[in-house]
Amino acid sequence: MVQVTELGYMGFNVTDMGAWRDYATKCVGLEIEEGDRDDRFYLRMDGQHHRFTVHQSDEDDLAYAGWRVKGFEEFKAMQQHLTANGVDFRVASEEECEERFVLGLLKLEDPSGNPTEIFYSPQMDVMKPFHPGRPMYGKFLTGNQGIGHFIIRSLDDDATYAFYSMLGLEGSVEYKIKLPNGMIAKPVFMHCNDRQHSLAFGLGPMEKRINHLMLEYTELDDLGIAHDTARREGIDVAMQLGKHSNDQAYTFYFATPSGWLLELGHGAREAVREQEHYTGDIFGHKPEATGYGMNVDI
Ligand code: MBD
Ligand code: FE
Repeated sequence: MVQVTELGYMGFNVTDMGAWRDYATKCVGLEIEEGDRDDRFYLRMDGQHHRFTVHQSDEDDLAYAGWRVKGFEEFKAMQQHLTANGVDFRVASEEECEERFVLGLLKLEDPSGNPTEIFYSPQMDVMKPFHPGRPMYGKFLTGNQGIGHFIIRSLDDDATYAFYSMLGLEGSVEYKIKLPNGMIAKPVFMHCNDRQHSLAFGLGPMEKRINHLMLEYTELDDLGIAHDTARREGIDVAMQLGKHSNDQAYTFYFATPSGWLLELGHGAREAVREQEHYTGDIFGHKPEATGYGMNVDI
């Protein structure tokens, strides 16, 4: 069965590219790759040409998420698979592939209208080793685990599950959390490689297409430095430092210049062999700044 292998790249529409440059480098440690177009710049986190494209826009939201397949064979097989499942997609032009620095590209939408891309063979800039935007003890954890994970807006959780499951992600319900309004949230977590989850949804209505993106450091101290920087800069922290039950990552959530959240973490484990669920986290993760759709006392 053909399946996606990782969350490979993302595009963000932003209103303030200057604020994003500072935030991405000084707080997070990502590397800027300028490129040659005024309407965008790129962010690197490893040897790939870029992992993020930051587009000048009049909105602050996710522009698209790119899922990788293994290679040319799988790229062809995925097209047959989508057709067999009655999913509309478009094979991108050579020019569009170049715009993403990949060899093959499909463009489609998930059931909630979130722009979704499937690609193979990203450009690896092997002659340009990753150089963090601020001093770092280690690196970003990518490898076969892709960028990290993100929470996407889902208007119909069954349809969202069916779509991403069709792309080859495997899902499970891992929390039963009581929401402030008394309802029980049962978010769905989906994975396609060693990363415990690459995608999650089902935490209630969302204003934007993305609630948060999680990136992982290989060294704990880089997480601590990011936290110090966020606090020193007075950036809203929506969820304090804590440890999740499912991936057991030590993380905190703070605002991006676009008003959605970045979750930075360290020390996640792989998915358990048999599914289990939790009613809360191991410690911490107390809600702090409100208005980011993360006011759950997990
Ligand atoms: C996560 O990464 C997360 O964002 C939530 C809400 C719960 C468990 C793991
Ligand atoms: Fe998360």
